[in-house]
Amino acid sequence: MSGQILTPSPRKILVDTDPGGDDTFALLWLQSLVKQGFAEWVGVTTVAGNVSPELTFANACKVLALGGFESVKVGKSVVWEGGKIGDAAEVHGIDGLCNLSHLLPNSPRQFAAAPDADDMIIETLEAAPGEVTVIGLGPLTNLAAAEQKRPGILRLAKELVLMAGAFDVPGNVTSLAEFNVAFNPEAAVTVLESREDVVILPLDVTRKLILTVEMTEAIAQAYPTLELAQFIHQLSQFMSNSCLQHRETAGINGFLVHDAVTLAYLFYPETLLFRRGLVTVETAGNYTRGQTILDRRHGTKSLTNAFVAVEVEAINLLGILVDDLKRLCSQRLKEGVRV
Ligand SMILES: [Ca+2]
Repeated sequence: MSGQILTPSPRKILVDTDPGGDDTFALLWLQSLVKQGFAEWVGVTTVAGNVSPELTFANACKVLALGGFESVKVGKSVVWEGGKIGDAAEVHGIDGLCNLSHLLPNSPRQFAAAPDADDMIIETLEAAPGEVTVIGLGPLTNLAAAEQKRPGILRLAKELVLMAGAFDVPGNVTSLAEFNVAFNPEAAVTVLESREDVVILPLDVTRKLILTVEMTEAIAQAYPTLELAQFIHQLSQFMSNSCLQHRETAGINGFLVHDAVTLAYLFYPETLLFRRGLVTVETAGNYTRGQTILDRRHGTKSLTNAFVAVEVEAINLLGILVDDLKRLCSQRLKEGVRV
């Protein structure tokens, strides 16, 4: 048996994100995994989506600073003005961070001086072909722009893992479309055509991931002096109110940690089941634009492009997430951070 499999090196990760309340839980989960030695964070590219390019950039910088990750490179969203749907500030707060961003440390990083996301994705993947896992937590604008600027670049990723789409459950923008795909369906087409093994975590599984206020309250109570722990709970309270207002959690006082499921796929894959298939995206329909379609007919398939998650062990996944967030808090206390 190969010793390489038993003693793997940390997984290199590039995150493309539009924080965003649930994005933030994904970013904090990754911070915990990096501090535990399981992941190496090679960069963050921010993308317009939940809020504007400026705000997603600022939010990512603040969340990185909160965990002591000031050295992680951050790119800014490519400019794209083809959008037909609005942002999601009514869910995530006007600032995209549940109106809590003023509580977080300011980052010295400047939006104007930041690298463009598409260039950063190209440079990162070319520098380490086959080594970097790309996680997409927002609209696919940046990833598609990189692929169009440098065709074949996304094939250089070790894996491409997306929170995207809705198949056998309702959408969350229209009755059929999920936000990340609906925001820029043409970009989703480009990304889905880039590889034969895109990993898709759709609403079908994320609608089962209700992180409750009680769960995050336990974190806040365990670390009463730690700003990070209080922030986690405050974020959860705001997002839970949003989810209740939008009737997304069956009346349960909790919220859907959509984006965090990508980390579960990478580091706790036993919590998920997948179906292989050909996923396409509707770009033309008046009522169906942004719908994701998985061909489940039993004709012989000459082409497949994705693995689509169909089931999740929600209780186990949420328990692991809470435990890893507690480990992040413990580590921050050991590092002497109390603010
Ligand atoms: Ca997101």
